[in-house]
Amino acid sequence: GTVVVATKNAGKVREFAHAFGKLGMDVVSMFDYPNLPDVVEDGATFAENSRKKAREVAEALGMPVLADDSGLEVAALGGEPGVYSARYSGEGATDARNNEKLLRELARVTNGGETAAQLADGTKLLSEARFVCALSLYDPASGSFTESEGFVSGSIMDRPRGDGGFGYDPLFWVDSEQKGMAEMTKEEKQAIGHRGRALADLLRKLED
Ligand code: ITT
Repeated sequence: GTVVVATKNAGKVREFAHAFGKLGMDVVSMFDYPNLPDVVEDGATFAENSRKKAREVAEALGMPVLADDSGLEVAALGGEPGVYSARYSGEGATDARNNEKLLRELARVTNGGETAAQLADGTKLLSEARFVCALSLYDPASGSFTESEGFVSGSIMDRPRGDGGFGYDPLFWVDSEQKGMAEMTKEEKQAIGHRGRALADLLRKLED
């Protein structure tokens, strides 16, 4: 079968294609429907934005659609950037600019990381943080949602590590694995990451 994912984020598409590929399913995304209007993400929570994306796209296409709203919550920044993770650096935001902005903001509040824990190579761990992923599947025929959430805890590094993943992965140290998120394979990230955990939970709910 085919799963429609309401995303224009290429990193998310790669991860869903990998996960659903193992189940023998194909993924199509908003790159395959370039004429659909953008969904305005004005919700206060990841779950709200996820529901909004799933429902609007599902109603436009007349078929079930999966949506992912996700982001990074940084303790030393009071939970920012949160639902603003994609637009953290403002107009024309890119992953690179968002990561620069994150280090700039953390430098302001952590005093250069003077008291921060360090990895063996001198990399400083500036703050505790977590990734959040809220998934929603909306079926327009029944008007019903299936929803799940996944989390992974870690720390923000003062310099990037690894070249996998996307978004804030290069600055995210996964405490439980003693590895950077961008140092993991797709398989490893799916096993311990926010998106993989949310997806496993969603699939369990759909089996019931
Ligand atoms: P869609 O709404 O089209 O899906 P988006 O990039 O705007 O794409 P979000 O609003 O959910 O998606 O923003 C999520 C941001 O959080 C994303 O741009 C990344 O910077 C970050 N993010 C989410 N998941 C991540 C992951 O697995 N690794 C690193 N950063 C992630």
